[in-house]
Amino acid sequence: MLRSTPTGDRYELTSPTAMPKAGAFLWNQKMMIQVTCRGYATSQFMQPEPAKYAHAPTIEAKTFMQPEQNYYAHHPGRFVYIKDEESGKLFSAPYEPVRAPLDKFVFSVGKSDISWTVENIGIRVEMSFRLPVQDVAELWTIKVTNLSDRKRKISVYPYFPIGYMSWMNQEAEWNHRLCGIVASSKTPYQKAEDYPKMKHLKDKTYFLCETEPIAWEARQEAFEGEGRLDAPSALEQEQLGNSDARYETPTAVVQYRMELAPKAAEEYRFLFGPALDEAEIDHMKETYLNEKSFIDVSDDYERYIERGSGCLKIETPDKGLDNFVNNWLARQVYYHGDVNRLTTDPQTRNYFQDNMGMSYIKPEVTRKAILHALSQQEHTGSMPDGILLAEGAELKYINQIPHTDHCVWLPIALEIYLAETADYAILDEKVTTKNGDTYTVFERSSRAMDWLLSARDNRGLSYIAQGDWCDPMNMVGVRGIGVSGWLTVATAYALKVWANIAEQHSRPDVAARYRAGAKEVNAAANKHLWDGDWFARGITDDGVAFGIKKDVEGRIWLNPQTWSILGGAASKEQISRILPQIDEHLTTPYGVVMFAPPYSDMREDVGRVTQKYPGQGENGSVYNHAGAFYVWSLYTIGEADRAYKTLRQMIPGPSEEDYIQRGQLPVYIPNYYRGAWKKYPRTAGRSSQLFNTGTVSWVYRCFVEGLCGLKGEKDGLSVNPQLPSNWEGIKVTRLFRGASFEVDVQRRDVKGVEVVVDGKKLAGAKITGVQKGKTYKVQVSVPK
Ligand code: CEZ
Repeated sequence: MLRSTPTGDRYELTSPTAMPKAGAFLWNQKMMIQVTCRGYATSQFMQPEPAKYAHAPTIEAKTFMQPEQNYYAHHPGRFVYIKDEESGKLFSAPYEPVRAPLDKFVFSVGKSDISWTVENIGIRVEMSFRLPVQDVAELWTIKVTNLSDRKRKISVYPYFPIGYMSWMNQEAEWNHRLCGIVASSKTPYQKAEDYPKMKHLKDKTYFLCETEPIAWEARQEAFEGEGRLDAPSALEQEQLGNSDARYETPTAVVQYRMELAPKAAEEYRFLFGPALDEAEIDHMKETYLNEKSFIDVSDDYERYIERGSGCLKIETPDKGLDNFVNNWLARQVYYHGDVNRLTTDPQTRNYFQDNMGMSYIKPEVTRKAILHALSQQEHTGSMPDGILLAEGAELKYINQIPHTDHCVWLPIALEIYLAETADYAILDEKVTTKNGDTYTVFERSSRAMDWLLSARDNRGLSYIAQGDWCDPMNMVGVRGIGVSGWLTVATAYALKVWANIAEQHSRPDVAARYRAGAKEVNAAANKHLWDGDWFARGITDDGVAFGIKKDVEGRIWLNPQTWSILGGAASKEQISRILPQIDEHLTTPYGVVMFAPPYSDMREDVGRVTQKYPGQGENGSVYNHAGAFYVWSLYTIGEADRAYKTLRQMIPGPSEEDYIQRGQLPVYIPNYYRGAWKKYPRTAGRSSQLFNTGTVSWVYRCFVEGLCGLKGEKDGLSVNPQLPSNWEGIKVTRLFRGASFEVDVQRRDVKGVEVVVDGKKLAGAKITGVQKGKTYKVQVSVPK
């Protein structure tokens, strides 16, 4: 059902029904497209706000990307109908809309292209598409082959529904000059002041054919007629009706009729995308719609994706893990750092974390992002809820709700960036904000830490306002009194991280100040939040602690435990109490849940997180972002087995049963898998299919700095691999500051980690004096 190439750089799914929502995605800096194995597609492009060029058949709400998207017959997609002109038999590729049982089905996912091979009634259809690096467009190839020993008469109908474009104005027609269907619309708006923006929107959708078809249809209704999408009326006729759509729902379907000799094939190319006007469509056609450009685009795009391949290759006893880490993980990190989730106002915490992952891939992007974020720091030292990326962008959705944790992510992003680059000069860069103040990065970070220290109550606990990392925890502190247990211990961690950086930067005074701050915060956490075996999640406006033993739901939360380990609130003794509790209450076959048990009903003093469906999203799912923090905390205390187990559970597979239950290909980590393992075992483990998640930067860090233990320091690369106890060794290639390290880790009879570089044993476990361009051979012994 699912197989990979030997190197794991492609995954192939051979059933359209086993994992119906399983899909893959491609992107460039202007667009993203997610397709399912069955042919449904969701594409978005930035202008600069996200927009669509293929729509649902009815008006759609504008929102951020949602988990567990549903698909339905008229969902946008990319399809081809094949009609046998002799028998009248019909099927479609990839699978929808006809859903005919197929003789062969392969959904093949590569890092820079996605394709299908489908066979039925002796005809093979190969569909594939790619994206250009710079423009918004899909380049499709459809090849049809006669597999039988006799001549075949068939019609081939690529069908690219365009959907309901606008209630103000929409139409579509065949454009002879362009050789394609062009649909036009006006994005609806009502305010006169919006007009200057609206008039520049790409309101046309084109579907261009390299080869002229014999007929076409631009009106959805005329295509479907009284049939359904699995048997459209138009396909009963010898030829499509060549109609247009006049304030009617546009579609794009064309017809090629052919006689194929035995084993003969025909190949077609198409271009699908949005445009402002005909001149732009002309330009796109000129640039892309020919065989050579398709090849060039492929090569360019492959190189573009290659530039995001990251700094780590591993060879471990776990093949599935190797495949994922070597091919897919860095790609997902790159996607986040490259497009910021296709929004013009990423949440500040997302912006910091998505960009911190880029430290391992393209650190110059991280540098710019840190400076950009700080240019929007508030006068108080606080960070805004979202970072505006485009001229005229506004804070939307969740960014209109006050959250108190954004400053936490600054020193963490800096720490990772500095570890990779040792670019301490960034700390002395001056940044001026809109409100006119100018401070260095160093000063700004201290101001952010001061803000965190100030935003606490008289017990020393951090206010939560209407949310912290947990967005929907919006009613703990609506009245401005409630506090966050997680943010309190996370504040200590941020202060500690910042103190370490300050010390490295020869500012022991500053380091001492924030270490003292962290100590004080941790003392407050211990006094008010320690519940005997774990830390509470918070205390409400009414003074009620929650996430504690006597709660029936939301009893134990992962984040406060994780961050108390990271920030030092939890002593060794406390950690030895916490970990078994996490094992017992939060561990499931699909990973560690964010808290348990999930809430079954609204808790008005906690907020809408309790209203989410039990086991879904933040209401107790295996929320991988929280899981990734946990894994990182485990590596900081040498808990290699628990860490590996949790990491492994974030990746679907390797058993068939696990793939089916999660319903996802192992080509990305989703933001969650369903929890409520005890309450709803049938749905537990199901993937959200949402690849936007802060998880991946942390997971990459966990592999690089935790499992492989190859962590950047100011003066070199420290070595401390943390293998699960049943592994004898691993091989690693790590790129670091322009050098390449070929590392062979083996268990041997040693007391501590021993490192031999190019035949010479080091005094400590750190490689200093790293030379750009050099390849180092490193033998590492770790204790048995
Ligand atoms: O959003 C994520 C946020 O992008 O939720 C995380 C948070 O830390 C991330 O910054 C945990 O709350 O209910 C909501 O409003 C949430 O905003 C969620 O929608 C959640 C989505 O899964 C993101 O796609």
